[in-house]
Amino acid sequence: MEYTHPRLQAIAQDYYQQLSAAQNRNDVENIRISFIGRNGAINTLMVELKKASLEEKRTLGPELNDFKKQAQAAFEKKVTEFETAERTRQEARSDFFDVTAYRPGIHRGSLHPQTRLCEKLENILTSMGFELLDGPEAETEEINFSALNIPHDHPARDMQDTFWLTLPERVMRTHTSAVQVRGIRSHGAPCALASIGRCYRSEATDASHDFIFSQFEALLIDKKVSLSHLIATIRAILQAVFEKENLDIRVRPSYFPFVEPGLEVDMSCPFCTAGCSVCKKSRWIEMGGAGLIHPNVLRACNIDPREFSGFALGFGLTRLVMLSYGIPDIRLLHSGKIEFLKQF
Ligand code: FA5
Repeated sequence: MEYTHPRLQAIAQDYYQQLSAAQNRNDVENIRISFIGRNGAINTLMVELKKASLEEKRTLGPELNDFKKQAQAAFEKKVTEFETAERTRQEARSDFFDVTAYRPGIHRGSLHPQTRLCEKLENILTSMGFELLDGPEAETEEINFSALNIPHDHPARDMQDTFWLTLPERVMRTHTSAVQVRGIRSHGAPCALASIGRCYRSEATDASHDFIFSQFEALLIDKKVSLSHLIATIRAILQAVFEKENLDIRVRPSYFPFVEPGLEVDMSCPFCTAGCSVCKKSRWIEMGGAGLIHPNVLRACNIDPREFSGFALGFGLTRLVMLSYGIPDIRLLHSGKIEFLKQF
């Protein structure tokens, strides 16, 4: 609006010029204060107006009011403009995702060493003609003990400290030999079966013993199966696991109620020829038990021991993993420690 009063005209011109040149919300506020604020140019002019003539008051009064109204509206419009621009900037910032700004290091996942060995062993056992079986980890007392020729009250039950379940007559299986029973009962004779799985024993833990560990078991039932078959099979399995043809085994008499004769099997140390820390300078490493299946077990699985014989072997898989990967403490295997797992 054109104002008739030259000073008001100059103030108005100056105000709109400054307002349009304002850079931010603060500038706008300062301009408002200096023009239409309490001590601003317009109020100063109003004070002076008191001394003006009646004629002057009549024209300038409405013009001043009009300017104040227009100036306030222009101020608010400018503030809204800045606020909208700021909001748009913020929204744009939050929508924007700079894919180049942060590049986390890439850590590839890898198979757990036990899984790797398990897969290798599965291939070895199946390529030798064994059929792989699974069995429940919460096993019946009958299968884990009685059918394996370990009757109630027999002191052999104390050879393996057992986790007894509150379920009737159920235990956490103490060895994969339990799968032997299930396998022989379901397949009959002849059969060549193997099983890999977790076992549980209520034992104090140390670097080579845990309360959860894995074993693998293999058995063959046929006519005229002998100790020679057993020993040759064990040697072939271990040679394939460690990929060493000159690996040898030795057997010592031992007692397991489900085999007769029972053997303790040692493997020549795959890491040395003259004794090292792994074999504790003995050049032999204990692997597990084996033997010819006891006639009572065959009978408990409905097989006539006069017609068939068989061998069984049961080794610590966890022990093989430790040896294969140079793991010094069994408890690391399911510690879940990322620093440990990242090594494989
Ligand atoms: C048995 O469990 C027999 N069932 C093996 C067997 C099968 C004998 C078939 C005859 C015929 P033993 O309790 O010794 O046997 O266990 C075999 C292997 O499992 C041991 O040599 C060891 O390598 C592993 N093992 C046993 N207890 C633990 C444990 N607490 N922690 C880690 N490994 C274990």
